[in-house]
Amino acid sequence: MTFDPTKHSHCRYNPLKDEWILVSPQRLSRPWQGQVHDDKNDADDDDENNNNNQQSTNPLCPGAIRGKTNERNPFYEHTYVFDNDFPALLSDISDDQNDNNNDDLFRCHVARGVCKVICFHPNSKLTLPRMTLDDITYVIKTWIDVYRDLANKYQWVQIFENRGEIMGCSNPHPHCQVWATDFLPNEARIKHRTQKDYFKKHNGNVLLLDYIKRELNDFKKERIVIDNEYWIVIVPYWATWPYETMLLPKRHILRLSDLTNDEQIGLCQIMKQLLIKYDNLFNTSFPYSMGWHGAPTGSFNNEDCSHWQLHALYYPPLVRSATIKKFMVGYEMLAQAQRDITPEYAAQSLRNLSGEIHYKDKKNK
Ligand code: H2U
Repeated sequence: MTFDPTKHSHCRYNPLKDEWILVSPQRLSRPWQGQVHDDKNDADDDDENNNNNQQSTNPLCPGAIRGKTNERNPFYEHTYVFDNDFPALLSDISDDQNDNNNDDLFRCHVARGVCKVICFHPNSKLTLPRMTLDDITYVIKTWIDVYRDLANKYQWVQIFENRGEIMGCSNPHPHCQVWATDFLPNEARIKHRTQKDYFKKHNGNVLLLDYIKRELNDFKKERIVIDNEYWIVIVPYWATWPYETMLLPKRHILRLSDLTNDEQIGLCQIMKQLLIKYDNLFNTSFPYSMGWHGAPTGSFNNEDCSHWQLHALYYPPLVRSATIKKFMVGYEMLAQAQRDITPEYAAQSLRNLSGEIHYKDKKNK
């Protein structure tokens, strides 16, 4: 058999994370009766009464009282930021005496940080793809404000959104979280190293900028989902999740706080298009975890971090329909990640879908 990557199993290398992924396209010929989802229970719903009921009881809504603190949210009209009432990190631990950072076997360090919640919109039933571009602009501006504020003090500011129950999202109200830490978490630590190594080896070239260049010039754009003047969305060559995408600025940008106004507008547009495509894929409110990675902050603000390129990652779990998710179990837990559909197939499927008209708006016409 002559090796054909569209038909035969192979391993692809992820240079950002220094790890491999097993791709098994031959498994696509497995018999499968794919389902089409009934979307009546989706988070975004046009029913106003339904929405009002939610508003009164949901702690993330305007005017709601949050259980733990009895604090009342303001009647916010766009976004609203508050300190997470159940934070995973504490900011005021001062005692370093039990710190074991030099012990090779029982190593430990104090973890300081803060956790915030950003509500995207007053309406609990409105998800990002169905918001107006104006609404999404508020979200992006709030991301940047919160990021800028925390970046002065903390080494890493992780903005992330869990969308959908299947991703463990505890509340359907459109929101994301921000966890800022006085240390680099694993993903950041590894990407800091891999991008620095590449930068040194390639005489100051930036890994992700070289990657975009090659995707645009060498590969018939087969993994590119969508792009505009400032941004590009790619299913990475090394993608792990079935419909994983990476969203990057085309210009060399280290951090979210460095985006110009025009780049922010371009980001609104491309995010909305991508998220409409995602929802249109299985006619459902497409679940995912997404987040931003850029150069580290805090004391790194004074270091040269030119090897970094800002990027956002979307990790959606669905594989064949609105209810069939990819489980990272078995071989993935014990050996390495594996996927069936190729990144090229995933990119083509997303590319062919409308990024302008959401399936719910089509139905209403
Ligand atoms: P997730 O659904 O992505 O888990 O985010 C909801 C967050 O909102 C969660 O971290 C916080 C939870 O701790 N929260 C509050 O801070 N106060 C509340 O009254 C409800 C939820």
